[in-house]
Amino acid sequence: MMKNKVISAVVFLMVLVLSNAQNPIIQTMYTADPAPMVYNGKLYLYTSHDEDNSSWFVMNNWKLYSTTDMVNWTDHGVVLSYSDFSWAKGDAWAAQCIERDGKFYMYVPVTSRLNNRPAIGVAVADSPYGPFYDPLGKPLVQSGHGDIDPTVFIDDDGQAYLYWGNPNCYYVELNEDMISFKNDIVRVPMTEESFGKREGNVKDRPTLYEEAPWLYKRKDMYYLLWGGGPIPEHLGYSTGKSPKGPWKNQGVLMPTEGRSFTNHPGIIDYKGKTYLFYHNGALPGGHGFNRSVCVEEVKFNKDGTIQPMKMTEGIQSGLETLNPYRKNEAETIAFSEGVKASQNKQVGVFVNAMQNNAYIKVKGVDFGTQGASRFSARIGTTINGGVTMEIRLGSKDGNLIGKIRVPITGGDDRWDVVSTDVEKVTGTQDLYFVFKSDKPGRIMYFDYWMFSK
Ligand code: FUB
Repeated sequence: MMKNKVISAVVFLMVLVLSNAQNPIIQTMYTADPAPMVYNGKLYLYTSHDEDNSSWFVMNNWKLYSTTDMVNWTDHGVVLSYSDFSWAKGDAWAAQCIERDGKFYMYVPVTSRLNNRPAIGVAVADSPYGPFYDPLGKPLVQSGHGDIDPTVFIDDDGQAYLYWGNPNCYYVELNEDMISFKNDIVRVPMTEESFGKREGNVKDRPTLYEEAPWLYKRKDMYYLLWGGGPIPEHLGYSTGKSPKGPWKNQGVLMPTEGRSFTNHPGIIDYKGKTYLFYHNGALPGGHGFNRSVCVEEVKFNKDGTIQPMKMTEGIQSGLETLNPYRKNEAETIAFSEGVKASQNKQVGVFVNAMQNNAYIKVKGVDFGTQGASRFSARIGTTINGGVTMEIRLGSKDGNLIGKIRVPITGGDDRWDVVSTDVEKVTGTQDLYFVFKSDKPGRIMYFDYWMFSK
């Protein structure tokens, strides 16, 4: 009897924990190496992309997501691929994008055809969404010494810095054009004082620094975050009084955990708070080559050091509410299960429900006091009969306010807009779309939705 009670309590707690999950923030494909950027009030998140079922770093392109509330993330699809660099042969690893004077510069590591080794390229666009192009037609950096994981930072005096490297850390000062650099490449002194001491096999790697540098400034302090070894990696950081160092090791920022043998930091200020992005292997099927991006809020001590962090369920309260009376993309998601993202020429990015009971959660939807009574969505299926999309509140089993029978359009290049009356809904609610079918396989595709009063 007692044992049953304990089991019920554990199951209840597990359900509770699962229903609060916001991390990983992208569930519709495997993403890694998060690189946040704030521009015009919006947070953009560039990520690398692990192909499904990988047993190595099989990575072909970079993806873009955005948010204004830190809980609902919109998928903008692939913004750049290694094949956009004529001299690259593969390996679209960790990148970072930055804005300068209305142009967007994306620094990427790829494997160069020129010598079959990693090199850093730069791509430029007029918008954060691209299209990006390669202005150089050749690598920006190809030193032959672990040229991966570029991080870019523009200081208050306008000087831009590019750091990178595994197992050593290097930097250059970029010119104002952002596609060339001044002077020689500088190798950061890899000292115990700067990066801590590694125990055990220290050949080539005497310190804890492994890879994935990220340069950040707060008040007068510069921070160099990094992926720390030995594998499986933790996150560490060092501080300095200048963007060139010297750096002082500040210890472990986030210990090793989370089913991925790498980790990769990106830190940024947004709407008065500071956020740390990283990756782990927490999604179903996840591991070191099928990773997922997460985010946590950062707290600082009075002396500027960062309070040590752990991987959690993620951010629970949005910074603002979401307006259901405008067109919302189906790929704006707080959390989902059984859903995959795709993109095509007809509608851009859309989502696919891959199984019965797959669902999408959209957090903090503000229906106002007058409330909504009608719902429309662009959807379709190839399944003959019986596919429905339920609209629920509070949880995937919560109050059912409406249901749509999904029309057979015959392919995701053909879509219908379907409307239905819904039970009147007011106030701020977590909205769930639950996809139902008794047939296996991809059950439907979903492009956008909107409520009306
Ligand atoms: O994503 C490929 C590699 O794994 C990155 O370059 C490293 O930082 C690690 O995250």
